[in-house]
This record gives sequence, structure tokens and C-alpha cells, in this order.
Amino acid sequence: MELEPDNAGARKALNDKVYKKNLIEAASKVRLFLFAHSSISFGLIVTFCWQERKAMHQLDDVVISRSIIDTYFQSLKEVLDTDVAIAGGGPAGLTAAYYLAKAGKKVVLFESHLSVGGGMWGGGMMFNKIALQEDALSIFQEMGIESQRYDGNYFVADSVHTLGALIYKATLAGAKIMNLIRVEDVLITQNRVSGLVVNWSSVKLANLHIDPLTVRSKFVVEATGHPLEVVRVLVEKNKVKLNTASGGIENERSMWAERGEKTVVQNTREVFDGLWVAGMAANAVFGDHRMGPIFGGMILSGKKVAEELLARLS
Ligand code: 48F
Repeated sequence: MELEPDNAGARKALNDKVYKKNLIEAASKVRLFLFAHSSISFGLIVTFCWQERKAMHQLDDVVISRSIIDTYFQSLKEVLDTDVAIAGGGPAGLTAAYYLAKAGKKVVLFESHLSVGGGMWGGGMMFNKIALQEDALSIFQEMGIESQRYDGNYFVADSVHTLGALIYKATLAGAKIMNLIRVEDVLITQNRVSGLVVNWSSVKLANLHIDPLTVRSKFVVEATGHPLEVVRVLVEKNKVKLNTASGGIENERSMWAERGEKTVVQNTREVFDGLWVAGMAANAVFGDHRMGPIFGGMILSGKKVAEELLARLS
């Protein structure tokens, strides 16, 4: 059936109107959909980031443990083969570690106690001040250690401040300090000391029968102070002849600061192939005097052993 021309025009106008209305409705639905979709996505992203952040800031006890175990064992593995292994973390051992590490050498220091520092913390009879002489002043200044002139050649420094600086400088230079580990023997190959044998200090304290582990090094420095533990075990177990007057341990003599401070530097040398002594251990093996709470000699001795070993290592 043919539509009347007027009717056809009206129908077309009506269709156009419906079409436009539908188009507008569809467009607003799409807009609504897109808005809802982006809002949900945004919400999800915000939630995800928030949870991630929360997870990052939440403390996991096992991660704490793992961080310590992983990094400690990494350090322990790194020190198994070194240029220089030092027994004892008193002022002499720490100074030697600082100068060796500063020169780029791989150096590890084993200390049997919880804290390194040996006999320096307590100054003289628990008065935590140490005396030093002008000869050692430049080393103190190099490390940023404050001291004050007391009288003429005598200077004094705070023992805690001095050790804080020594420990900081040695570790910052790259020396690895392993505390709570005791040197119980040496590694001896072809009649040469070529490393240290170590165990937890607690093993000795608990009197447990547990085998140690071994660290190899090009040179060993004994800086255990008065007890002279490393040379002693070398002599007792191997019946070797030392580079001393008698070929054995001469043992330290009583207090005489003037002489002890000079000889401690002179006695800082190789006592057996591969094994050097520094600090009070040097006077204990070569038979010289103790010197009490004056520490210039210990610092100079630590520097001397580092310089002599650097000459050998280069
Ligand atoms: O005793 P200590 O301070 O030796 P030092 O560097 O200085 C001596 C002065 O403190 C003082 C003195 C002069 O002024 O007469 O005594 O020569 O430090 C020696 C460190 O070695 C550790 C000990 O715990 C101390 O911290 N030590 C001793 N035996 C062992 C050891 C061992 N077998 N294994 C590891 N560390």
C-alpha cells in the first residue's frame, strides 16, 4: 500500500526522532559503562598498591631472620680465602686491619669476645682515658680521633671514642670483623703458616668437642695481646723454632713504659714463616716489657705490620 506523501514525511520524522533517542540512550549507557569500568579499575589499582605498600611495611619475622643468615654466610664465605687474617681485635689488630683494607687488601679479623677493642675500653684501671705520645698523634688525627695535650709529650684521649673511631675506620675501609669467633689453631702447609683455624668462642666456653673450620690467607697476624694464643699453639703442636733469641717464646716482662713502647714497634715482625706479631703479642713473644695504659705503641705497631705486609703483597 502506498503512503500518502504527507504521511510518509511524518513517519520519517518520527523514525528519525526515535533513532536519535535510541542513539542518545545507547551513548549514555556506553558512557555509564565506561565510567563504571574505569572506576572499578581505578579502585582495584588503588587497593593493589595499598596492599603492596602495606606488605612492604609489615614486618615479617622470618624475613628478618633470613636477611641476617643470608648476609652473614655471604660474609663468612668471602673471608675463607684472604690476603691477611688477623687474630685479635685490640688496638693493634684494628689499626693493622684499617691500613691493609685502606690499601685495597682483603683482610679479616677474628675476635673471640662479643666486642672488639681488647684492653683499650677500660683505659687504666677502669678510668676510661688512654695516654699516648706525640709519635702516634698523626695516626689519631688521620682517623679523626680527638685528643688533648696533657703535658709535653703526653696526650690523652677518651678510650670509647678512640675505639669507636678505630672500629668505624677499619670496617669502612673494608676490613671484615668477625666477632665471637676464636682462633684455636693455625693452618700449616709446607712448614709455613698459611691460615687460621677458627671456631665459635661458645664452643670453647661450653667445652664442647666440635671440629673447627679453616681460613686460608697469604699472611697471618697475631694480635691477641698478652696471652699470645696463636704462637703458643704453633709452638706446642709443631715444635717449631721461632725467630726469637732462644727459638722459643721469651715471654713478656713487667711494666716499663719507656722501653715497652719502643720495643713493641721493633718487635713487630715475622716470628715464623707466614706468621707476624703485632701489639702486646710482639713483646710477649720477643721477651719485652709491658707498658700499661699508654697506647701509641699499639697503634704504631698495627701500622707497621700493615706497611710491611703491603710491601710483601705488592
Ligand atoms: O689485649 P689487646 O688489646 O691487644 P693489643 O692490641 O693491645 C694491648 C693493650 O690493650 C694493652 C697493653 C698496652 O697498652 O698492654 O693490653 O696488643 O687485644 C687483643 C684482642 O685479642 C682477642 C682478645 O679478646 C682481645 O680483644 N683474642 C685473644 N685471644 C684470641 C683473641 C683468640 N684466640 N682468637 C681471637 N681473638
